[in-house]
Amino acid sequence: MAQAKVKADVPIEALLKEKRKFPPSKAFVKSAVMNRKTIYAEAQRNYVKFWEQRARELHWFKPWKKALEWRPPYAKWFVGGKLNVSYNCLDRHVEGPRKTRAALIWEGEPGDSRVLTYWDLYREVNRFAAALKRHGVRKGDRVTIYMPMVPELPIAMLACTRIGAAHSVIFGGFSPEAVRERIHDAESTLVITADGGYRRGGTVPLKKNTDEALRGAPGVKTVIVLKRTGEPVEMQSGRDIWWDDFVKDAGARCPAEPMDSEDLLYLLYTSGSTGKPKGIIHTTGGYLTGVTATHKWIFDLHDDDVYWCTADIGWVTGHSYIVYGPLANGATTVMYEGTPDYPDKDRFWRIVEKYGVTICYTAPTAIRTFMKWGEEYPKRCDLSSLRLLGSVGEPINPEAWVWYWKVIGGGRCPVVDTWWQTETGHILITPLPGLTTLKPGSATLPFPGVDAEVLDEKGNPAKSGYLVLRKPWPGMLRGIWGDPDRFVKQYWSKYDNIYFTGDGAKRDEDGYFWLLGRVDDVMNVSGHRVSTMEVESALVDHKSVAEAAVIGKMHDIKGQAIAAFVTVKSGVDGSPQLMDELKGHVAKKIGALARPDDIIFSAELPKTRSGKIMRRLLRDIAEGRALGDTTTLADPAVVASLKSKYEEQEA
Ligand code: 7RM
Repeated sequence: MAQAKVKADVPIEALLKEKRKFPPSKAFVKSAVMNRKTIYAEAQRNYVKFWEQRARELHWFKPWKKALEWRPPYAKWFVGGKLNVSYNCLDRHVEGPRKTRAALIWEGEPGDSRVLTYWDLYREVNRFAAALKRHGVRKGDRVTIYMPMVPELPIAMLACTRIGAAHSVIFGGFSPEAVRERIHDAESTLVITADGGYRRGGTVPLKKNTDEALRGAPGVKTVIVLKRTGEPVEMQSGRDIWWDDFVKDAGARCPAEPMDSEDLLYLLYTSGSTGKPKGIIHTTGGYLTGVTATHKWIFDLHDDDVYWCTADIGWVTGHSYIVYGPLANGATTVMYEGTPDYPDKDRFWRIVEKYGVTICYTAPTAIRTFMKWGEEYPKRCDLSSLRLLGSVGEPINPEAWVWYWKVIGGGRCPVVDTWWQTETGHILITPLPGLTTLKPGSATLPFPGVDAEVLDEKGNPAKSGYLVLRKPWPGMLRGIWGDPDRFVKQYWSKYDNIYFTGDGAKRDEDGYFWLLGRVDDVMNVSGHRVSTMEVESALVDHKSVAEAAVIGKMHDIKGQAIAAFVTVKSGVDGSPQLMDELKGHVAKKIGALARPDDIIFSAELPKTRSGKIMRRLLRDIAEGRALGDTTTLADPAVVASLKSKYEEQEA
């Protein structure tokens, strides 16, 4: 990974020439949650004290003894403190005026809808937590959740946190094999799923997938199944139980377990630069402090806001900014089950209008899709309730930023471009909308108390290089589940005691950060992380494939699309049928999100004399550029023939 170079060909020059600036309006500044200019300097003087002040906004059963214990690469925050996440998200709100406020506004894809007040959510979580506890789930156990975007998903998560069990939520789009791998790695004995979920007018067979995943996972003793679609499923007696039966005789109350600040809160699997997904470890006190503070300040959360994050809870964005941040802040959070084009391409804007959404947080890939669909869809709806917009998941190109600002935000709403990772737990580089002058395409500046920097290969601050974090922050990952060596190697080996993000970045004359994308073997497809090696191992797993090299190539909507260069075994014909079969094979092994757009059959792959595949050249080919330096190739003729083959195929 150390060899990876920041992409020099990204149109960053165009970005840096992007001179439009958007200072906050006077009216916005006046009522902003955070409008104190001195906050950055204050936090910088003593970042530990700064985070302590944020942590005091939460409810602690027992105060911490020490705010930070930093033994690189391991940090402990709020050492000795005791708290409970579900208590902070529910109990303290039902004890006050928020009791009957809408906590969750949920919209199902078919058009059904539910509104749960804080009191409703509190009751549901208590009962499910009591049922889990009665069933024998203990503090520290890992519970796997593989569900559609329905209220029972956050209910299950909060119930786990209530009794001190850790959840491992798996995105509903993952394949049975991917689910099996994650269950196995986390050593879960209990899985929560549903018969299915709705998506783009069809259904996703989650229970069927679970059954398939559990073949070869004998450790799982219990499967709780929520009825959502009503389609027939097989229930294995002694193992499977319907959600309603599971909670039927459970107690109405289940006290929130006082957890140590550093107790495990959840695992979330994400792709790294090898084939095996990493179980990112998040703990309790620091994580909740980080998500709560960032959610409140960055989204300028007021009591009358209706906040909608369009992500799936299966990704970290959903964990931190649909569930934990908003609920800890006592906000009203909107959750939508389906896709933006069902039944028509105006669905998101219908939802904004229907619920009077004031804050909308989505991804650049979605914004570019809306741009392509055209203004007619948002124009059908009244979007005047919106007052703040957010973006996350990948770099947002200035054109998409300005479109979002103008067409969706009506030129009134600040756009906050927020940079962070599964590993960071919460947003780290971002505007504060009451303070920051926005520049389209830039995530602007580190959140107060966050020490981000761009370093060159040698570790010196640079205008262009690798994005790093020099000081610990409360929501940082505490490791990779079961693999401490990989944790050190992945994040802490490039520079001494400095966290390496794996992203390239530039700084401009105002010190603003411009993110350039990954510098390792991780692709970012529609804001989802997929590793090149994961896809390669899925390909070589197919009986016809001898070797495969996978790259992310630039794509107008998805940011990156997957292209696979494949060498077939001798006697096998690289036919169009095989191409389709291989795409299907990858989708089956990992999930549809990893299905390659292009498969290019090649007798050989471009390799160095030491046998390393030169992905840089494959990217040049796939993106139609002149080939870069080919002098280290073992056989330069290979790329030339590949290039002409690729061009032929594209034509
Ligand atoms: C929240 C999330 C993390 C990777 C990260 C970046 C990219 C995310 C932005 C961004 C530019 C942004 N977690 N990324 N946000 N790049 N600007 N505002 O996406 O673990 O799934 O992905 O996503 O490369 O390292 S993630």
